[in-house]
Amino acid sequence: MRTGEIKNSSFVGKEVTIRGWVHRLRKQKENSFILLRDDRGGVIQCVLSTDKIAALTIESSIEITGTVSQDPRAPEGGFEIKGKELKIFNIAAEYPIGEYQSDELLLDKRHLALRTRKMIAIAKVRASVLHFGRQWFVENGWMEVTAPIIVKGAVEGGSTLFKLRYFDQDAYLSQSAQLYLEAMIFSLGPVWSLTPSFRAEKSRTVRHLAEFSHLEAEAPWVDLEDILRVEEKLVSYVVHSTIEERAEELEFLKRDISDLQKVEPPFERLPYSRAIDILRSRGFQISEDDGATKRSIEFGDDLSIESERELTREVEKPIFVVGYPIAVKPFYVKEDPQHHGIGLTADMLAPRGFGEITSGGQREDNIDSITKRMLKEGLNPEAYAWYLDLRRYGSVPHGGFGLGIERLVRWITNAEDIKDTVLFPRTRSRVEP
Ligand code: AMO
Repeated sequence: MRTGEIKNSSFVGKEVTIRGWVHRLRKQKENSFILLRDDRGGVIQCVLSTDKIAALTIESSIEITGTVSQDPRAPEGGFEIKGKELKIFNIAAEYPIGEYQSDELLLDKRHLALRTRKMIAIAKVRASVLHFGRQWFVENGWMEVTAPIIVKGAVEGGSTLFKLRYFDQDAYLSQSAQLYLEAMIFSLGPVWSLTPSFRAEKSRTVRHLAEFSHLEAEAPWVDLEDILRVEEKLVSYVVHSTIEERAEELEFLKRDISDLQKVEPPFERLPYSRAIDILRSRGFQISEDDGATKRSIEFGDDLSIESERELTREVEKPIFVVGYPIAVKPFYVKEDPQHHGIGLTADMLAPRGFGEITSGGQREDNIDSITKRMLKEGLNPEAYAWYLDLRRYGSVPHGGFGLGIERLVRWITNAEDIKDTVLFPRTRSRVEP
């Protein structure tokens, strides 16, 4: 049995058998208290005579048979098991994780830290986010596809590519499935994928990973506004379903969900130019390349983590920043025919400083324009020959977006660092465990 079933007044007085691990142990003279953790991460207090448990250590694996009783003093819900029999599977060696540990040690021992209540709670929230993300697409008639992870070309700029030797040639780990999804829409219609994306991010921030779970979508015959409507519906659905399914976990994480409850379409569309005006009016400064001098932000600057934080400091719902200058966006972003130099593109920023969680928009569908943009960015169009074919054979207006699962989980769980939203984080300095 599991703790979730047992913690129920209908079991009081009944005999149960439960397996798990010693999460906490308080040895006393006659009776001792074990907080047993089951294989779903739930816990229940078990009381056993001290002579029976003498050999037990933290994380020993055991099976206890005993009678369920209700006692308001029992932690975690007021139920406990008065144990009669104990079966020991393994006596754990001295456990390296205690109650107060540095973040670094918890990362070094992540294979064990997955057993902490915080990690269990975040992992469950993450599972719900993945589940409801998939569910939204399935229920709305989008088809699931899988793009290759080993690729030949860059999508999001060469500086974050992981290079690998692929038999006798060079190849890269995919930064985004986008270009492949674009190829699929001509025969499969609206498609989506959930695959790992890789970025050789040099910077150490609380929102960048070298490997992240990327939920991406692409559809034919859509414009920017169509894409934004998909994004806001998807994110609202995932947020609402997750806070309902994971109320207990979010409470454990001390996440006040009152702002999440308000997340529903439409999200504000804040033009990039207006975002710059707001930042300037607040005297917002950005660092120059030398890092030492600062200047006011200007039209044409990309929005840094700090500027995104400033823009979303006081909002409760995500916002879209729309219409970035194409100069700060990749070659595939379509230029707005009404506004020279402005892209039909938008980033969704999560409230309270969490910043960008999606990026997307309309793609450049004209072969001459996209080739020019590639050349301007120093890319060799020959390296994108197959991709350019998509503009050669029946090109259509189309668009899509990418959502970083860890960024979304970070916002929903209020996690300080993105490394806590993934079970085995990959960063510049960490590729183990
Ligand atoms: P972009 O590079 O903005 O756009 O990525 C899309 C989304 O992926 C997430 N993300 C990351 N999450 C964790 N660690 C990282 N290093 C990281 N980099 C990105 C973010 C981001 O919003 N192909 C385009 C999207 C499109 O236009 O369809 C792309 O990949 O949440």
